[in-house]
Amino acid sequence: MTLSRRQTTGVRLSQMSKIIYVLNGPSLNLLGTRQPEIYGRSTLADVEKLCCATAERYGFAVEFRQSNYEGAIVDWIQEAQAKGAAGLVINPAGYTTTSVAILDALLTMEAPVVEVHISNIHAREPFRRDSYVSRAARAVVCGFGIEGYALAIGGLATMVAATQSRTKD
Ligand code: DHK
Repeated sequence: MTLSRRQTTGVRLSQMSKIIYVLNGPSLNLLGTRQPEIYGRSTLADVEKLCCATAERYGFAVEFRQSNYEGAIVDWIQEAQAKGAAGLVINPAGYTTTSVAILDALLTMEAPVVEVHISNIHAREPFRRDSYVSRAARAVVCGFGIEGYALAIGGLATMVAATQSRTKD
């Protein structure tokens, strides 16, 4: 069966960029010094390097961002959709369990979304588990430390390749 190349709000698969957005929420700018027993000693710059190197192996580039502000994250999600990003990885941090605004923005994404948490949120306080973002995510990675970002990008690349091969004429 041949599926339509046209997607729901106008971005054609053929127009899809080779860019994966990687968005990080509040306090992830402090990685390396913030509760290292939970989040490890790697910095956000290390995470960016890991994401870029991983994406490059799969033929993608990365747009890497962090903000402590909910609205900035919403704007970047809308930007990713408008620019036809191939996928989006998000560690919403403290907004995971509070932000309907981020969920609503993610629900407009046509490209797959993967939610990442550095720590195993299921082994921590119960309030950390109830993620709004998961409702818009194709997959969730948690508990692998910063390696979770690389796993998310690898998984996204596999999803994108599968979609493209299903929609080939
Ligand atoms: C990071 C945070 O800042 C917390 O608010 C989440 C997540 C867990 C992480 O493990 O990356 O609860």
